[in-house]
Amino acid sequence: MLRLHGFRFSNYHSLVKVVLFERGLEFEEVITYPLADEAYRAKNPTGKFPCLEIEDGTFLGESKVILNNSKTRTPTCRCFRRIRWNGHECES
Ligand SMILES: N[C@@H](CCC(=O)N[C@@H](CS)C(=O)NCC(=O)O)C(=O)O
Repeated sequence: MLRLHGFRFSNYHSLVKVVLFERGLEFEEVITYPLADEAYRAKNPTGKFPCLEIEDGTFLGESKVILNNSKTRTPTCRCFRRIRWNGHECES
């Protein structure tokens, strides 16, 4: 199962969590606070949160990378799609 490492009052963590929920992905939340310990840094050298631990044990850092990964896991999900709004292209 996917495991989301981070803490709840982080905006980055909350954003990723909402998207995982909206995409219907099952995950376990592993509440972890800065400063990152040695074990965490061995998996994610930036020491930042959030981080998504995927099935093979790899840690994906950076919220944008996690969001992209969630997108490839749910290619038919229509919850976040490109729209034009006020002349700008954005993702809803
Ligand atoms: N560019 C990163 C930023 C993440 C970030 O700055 N996270 C903060 C918490 S909101 C953090 O981990 N701070 C701990 C530190 O810098 O040691 C992302 O988009 O995920």
